[in-house]
Amino acid sequence: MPNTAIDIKRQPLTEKNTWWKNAVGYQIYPRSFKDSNHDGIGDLNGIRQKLPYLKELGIDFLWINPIYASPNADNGYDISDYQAIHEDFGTMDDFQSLLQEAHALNLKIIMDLVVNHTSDQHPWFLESRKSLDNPYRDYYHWADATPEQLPNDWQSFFGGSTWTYDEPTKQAYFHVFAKEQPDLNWTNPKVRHEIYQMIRWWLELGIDGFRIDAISHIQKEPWDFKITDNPWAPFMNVTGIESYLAELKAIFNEYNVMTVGEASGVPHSEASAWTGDHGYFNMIFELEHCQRVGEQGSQKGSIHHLKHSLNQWQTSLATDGWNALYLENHDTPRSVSVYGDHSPEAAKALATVLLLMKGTPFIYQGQELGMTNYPFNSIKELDAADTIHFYQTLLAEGTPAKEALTIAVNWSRDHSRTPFQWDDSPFGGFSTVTPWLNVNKNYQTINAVQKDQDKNSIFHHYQRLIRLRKETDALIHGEFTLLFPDHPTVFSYTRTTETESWLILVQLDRELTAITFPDSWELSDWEEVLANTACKALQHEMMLSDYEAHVYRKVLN
Ligand code: TEU
Ligand code: CA
Repeated sequence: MPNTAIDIKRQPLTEKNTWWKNAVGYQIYPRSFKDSNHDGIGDLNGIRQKLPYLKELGIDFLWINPIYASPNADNGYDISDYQAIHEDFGTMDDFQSLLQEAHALNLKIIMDLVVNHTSDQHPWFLESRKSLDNPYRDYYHWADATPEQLPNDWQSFFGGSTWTYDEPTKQAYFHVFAKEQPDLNWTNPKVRHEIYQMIRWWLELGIDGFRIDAISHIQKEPWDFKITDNPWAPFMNVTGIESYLAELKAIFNEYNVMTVGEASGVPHSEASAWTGDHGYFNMIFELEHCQRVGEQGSQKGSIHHLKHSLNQWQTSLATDGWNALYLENHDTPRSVSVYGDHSPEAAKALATVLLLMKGTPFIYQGQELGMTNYPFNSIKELDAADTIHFYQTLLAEGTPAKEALTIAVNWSRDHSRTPFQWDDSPFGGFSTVTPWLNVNKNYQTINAVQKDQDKNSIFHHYQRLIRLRKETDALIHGEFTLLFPDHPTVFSYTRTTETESWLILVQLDRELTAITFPDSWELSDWEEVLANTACKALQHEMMLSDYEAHVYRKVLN
């Protein structure tokens, strides 16, 4: 149970106390943010050093990717001790200092909660695999198998079967990710009890919430379930998950913390059941808008898909629920490369689209500098296990090596995991020694010091958008309406309350294109507030090009 000190510190849960609605978040991938002790790996003290930088940007909270003890089969998403800090990152004292210093600066911290699976080195799993009657056996999913005959033919997200045969007990265990990440058995009340204790332990430390990893996978279909079209259907938002999510919600509510669930496979039609006043989480990370569509082997994302998918989520959550907005995270390539042409204008245009939609924006580290994809030339430059596996699969299928590399790396997670580019010194100021993953070669021009030499830098554009958003009720609560829905590259929308309306107008392409506002629009009422280029008055027939982005405001009677 929460102790009194914490109860007093926290405000009661009321409709008003939804601080996260006007907040802007920043995601930190700690291995790649800042190395303070010269071992080539980012760490907690590195984050502490850079708090003033984050404060300057104007953000309100940090989400930190897993920093717990882990053998790093999946860079920290394979946890061997939930209540210990990985030595690469520092100590529990370092964490406490970080939390304190962040709070002193009025920055909140949310942690990654990874409870779909543990590491295969977690003491529960080490016990579980010992014998059929071990008390921890049912902490995981086991089924009869032989090395040749696995319980079913389901495939894991990281490639290969979801089952790994284990010789000591001659059964197989289940994992939706890598074989080093066995799935916890949520049907077992003891497992849930242990997880809930651990969650309370972190909340008692005073953290401000959780990003909940892969939570839509915790419930599985029976092992004889037949896959028809969707290969992930047996463990994607499966009926029965509701009761576990409700139990989690009850704990989060007790502490009144912010929650964002990673909800892969949850369609927008279910958006309001998953978020909002009656939903399980304050908001979710949906994965629909950043799905690859189009040609395999292309590094480009479809603007049309992006726009329509985001619009569907904005519309589905218009009156009930809340969006989490993002264009990048540690699993995606860089947005300026995928939806732009690596240029500063494109980075600013994308920022404008993202930050003024309805929801809580999350900026991924380096996005505010326009950090780009990495030009991978060899598979040896990669760390991400899923990319390496994909590459090997393509080779095995007979794809020539060069083509296999192109296809595999185009959407690799490693693009966003390269070290943060702080300055133009060797290794981009991230570390004084060779980092765990190469620094992008463009660090001499794209880096955090550069921003101060240019008042129109991408960083300053982010800063202005964040400030504007925070001081404008209509940009937080105003109704969202997409304009020019059929235009392939213009991303435009309005945000409207009873007293004012905002118009966001962005060309997500370099080409010259024409748009036409309806005659009924009184365009002279709109005043331009912000742009990434020269201001331009609204006109009924308007030409746009070169990733230009404009923000207008109109006062309503
Ligand atoms: O990613 C989860 C994730 O990407 C899946 O939920 C998704 O459904 C699947 O890949 C389908 O495309 C999270 C983390 O963000 C990632 O870094 C981890 O590797 C993964 O969970 C395992 O913990
Ligand atoms: Ca370090």
